[in-house]
Amino acid sequence: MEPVDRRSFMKSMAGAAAFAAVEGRATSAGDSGLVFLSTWIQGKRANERAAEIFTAGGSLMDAVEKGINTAEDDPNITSVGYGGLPNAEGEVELDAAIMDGTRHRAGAVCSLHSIKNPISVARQVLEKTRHTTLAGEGAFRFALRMGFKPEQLLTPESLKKWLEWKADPKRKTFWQDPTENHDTIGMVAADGKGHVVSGCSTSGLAWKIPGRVGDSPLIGCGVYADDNVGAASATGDGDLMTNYCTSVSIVHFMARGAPPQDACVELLERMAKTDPRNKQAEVGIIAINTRGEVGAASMQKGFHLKYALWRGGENQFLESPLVF
Ligand code: SD4
Repeated sequence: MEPVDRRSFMKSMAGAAAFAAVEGRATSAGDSGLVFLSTWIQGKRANERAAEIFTAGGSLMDAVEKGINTAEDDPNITSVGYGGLPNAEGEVELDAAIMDGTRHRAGAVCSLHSIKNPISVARQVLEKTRHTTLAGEGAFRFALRMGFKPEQLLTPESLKKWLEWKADPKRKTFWQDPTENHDTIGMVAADGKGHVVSGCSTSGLAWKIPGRVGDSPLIGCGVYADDNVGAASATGDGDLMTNYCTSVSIVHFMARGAPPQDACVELLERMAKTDPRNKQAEVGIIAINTRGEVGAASMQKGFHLKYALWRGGENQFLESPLVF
């Protein structure tokens, strides 16, 4: 397959629709330049909440954190926070990270159990400690110290799904082929004044091997933000994406002058060039620069990222262009 350039995107309906919505838009009249861009359908509510928080006087970090909390709190979203599908042993292990482009600092938690808002714990790691990442029991004890309340994160539905998986003699495991369950929330935001933030929160892949850490809480993989350039986040196969440091790679392409859309495509093309099997990979990425221009892309139609774009009070739900 030929590499996808901007012109071939415009030929595809999905590409044309997405480009019409996102390309090259800087601040317009009546538009403060505030932009929120979030993955999947849960991104819509997350964007709304983020915009409310910011408009009420919160910081961009507050907005991204509280926006992402809406997905973590929702028991019906089976890939984030409360209600997220558990690991192979039936325990919900959550990963999250948030990065502040001004301070060039992040906070992250990995394999956190019993606390439904890992993005808020990650924020506390950033604000209250000299560390960047806390994992497992240490992250849990830190959360308790910060006043977070432990709770059962399995819902009756997620427990039922795990029991069904366990009972299936033909079940897939991560010792062999990956199983399914995606839809992490990633959010990137720009305030219109040159400040950007990136956040990501997930329960990771369903039925993962206990202790497995995906891309989402790894700085430069699931999140990256730099006020000199922009921010990025990712959703999909974190075992693959971690090896490409997706978010920092996109920000570096933008630093060299690429618009966010081109930077997203460049990364996916590079992944496919390195290993053609990656053309089938489940990878979706979003990016924003400090001018509020945005980009999004998916590798292939079997994992077609849809995302929510909030700008000027309008919250659109769009399809990302496919690269293969
Ligand atoms: C992970 N990247 O843990 C996450 C899962 C995800 O859409 O984003 N799914 O690998």
